[in-house]
Amino acid sequence: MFLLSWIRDIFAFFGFKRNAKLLIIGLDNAGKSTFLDRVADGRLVQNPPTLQTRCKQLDLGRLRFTAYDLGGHPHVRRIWRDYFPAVDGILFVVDAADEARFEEAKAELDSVLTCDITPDVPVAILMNKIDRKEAVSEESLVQAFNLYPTKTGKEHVPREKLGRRSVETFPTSLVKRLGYGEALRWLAYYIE
Ligand SMILES: Nc1nc2c(ncn2[C@@H]2O[C@H](COP(=O)(O)OP(=O)(O)OP(=O)(O)O)[C@@H](O)[C@H]2O)c(=O)[nH]1
Ligand SMILES: [Mg+2]
Repeated sequence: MFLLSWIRDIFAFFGFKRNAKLLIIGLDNAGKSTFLDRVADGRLVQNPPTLQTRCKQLDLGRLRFTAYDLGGHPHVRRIWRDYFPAVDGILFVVDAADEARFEEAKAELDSVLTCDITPDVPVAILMNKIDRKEAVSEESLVQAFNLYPTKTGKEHVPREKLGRRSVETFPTSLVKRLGYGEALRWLAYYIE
């Protein structure tokens, strides 16, 4: 373990980055494409509903993420699983202001968290659109999604200590540039 981290440090010193694959999923209208553009290009862009996978590179410390925005409409959700075998991290985006769709979002999130193709892949759950007045609190969302037994904490705890998949919620606003940096740093820690 120590040797591996030492080799990575040497590579990082010479400017080499480790490549990692990041999957951005969640219901339609949650903010996945907005996230990708915001983080990759720093811009707030209005996108049409995503029907074809979009992909951009995001550099974060020693990692170079290839991030896939897969679209969240029911007929495109079926392809999410095709990406699971090769993925290093998952960002699941929830519209925290759309309580009427929490049940639907929970069902999709549960099927990701219980999927045996990706038992160790870290999952960051973005509670997006917290700038909207209808947005629920982090506590209410965690309760509605029954995430208390699953969440592993925002701290960076070594994988060996956790002994299970790392999962955590992060309140975000892509409009107000809030929260997503912390979520990405947390993911990077578990992927590096
Ligand atoms: N208020 C607010 N609106 C947001 C935020 N993030 C995204 N939106 C808006 O939510 C709408 C949907 O965003 P998209 O990023 O296109 O959603 P998506 O998840 O990619 O949806 P599909 O491609 O249909 O699966 C857009 O009008 C965005 O401007 C946010 O943090 N706050
Ligand atoms: Mg989209």
